[in-house]
Amino acid sequence: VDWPEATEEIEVNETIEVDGDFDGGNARYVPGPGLGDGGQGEDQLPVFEVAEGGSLNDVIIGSPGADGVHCEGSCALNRVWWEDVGEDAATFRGGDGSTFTVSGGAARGADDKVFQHNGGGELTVTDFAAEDFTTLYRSCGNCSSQYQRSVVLDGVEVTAPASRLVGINENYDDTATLRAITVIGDDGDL
Ligand code: DGU
Ligand code: CA
Ligand code: CA
Ligand code: CA
Repeated sequence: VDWPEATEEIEVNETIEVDGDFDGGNARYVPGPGLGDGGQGEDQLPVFEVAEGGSLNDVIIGSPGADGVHCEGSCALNRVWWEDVGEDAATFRGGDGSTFTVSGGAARGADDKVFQHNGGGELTVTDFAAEDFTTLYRSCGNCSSQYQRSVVLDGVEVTAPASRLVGINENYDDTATLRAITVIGDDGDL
């Protein structure tokens, strides 16, 4: 994977609200202390909050990552690069029937999870790469509103060591579809 060179550096101390299509022009958005320290605390704020129907394009999220990107409903994340995932990289909310896409981009440095699916609907991840993470996708197991969720990984390159690609709740009829997964390195644990 070829990570992009940042065109400029922007410190973010207040969540950027995206309504519609946001073109980041490959600027590096660096979470400041106002958002969180990028550890595993659940009280951190996202760098971007994308409203239902919005998209985030060509954005680099710098260290320490904070709570990454929140989608409040259906959204598209195109060529988003997480240089050092914080508590998690992206959280998908919204009701049944939501459609979320992650296309292009990559993530590294996730102590725990990369994609956190808390709402309903389906997340499709294509042409994506991840390294230095624990779990690529988790369907929330104890959210206050529980949903049936689906995930499709199609064309994903992961670099070991890592623990798992997907964690789903079979008791809620979640589904996971994995296609064209490439594992680089020692895959003994994946
Ligand atoms: O209800 O307990 O880790 O969004 C919420 C869940 C918990 C979430 C999740 C997240 O899984 O807080 O980061
Ligand atoms: Ca979490
Ligand atoms: Ca989180
Ligand atoms: Ca990290």
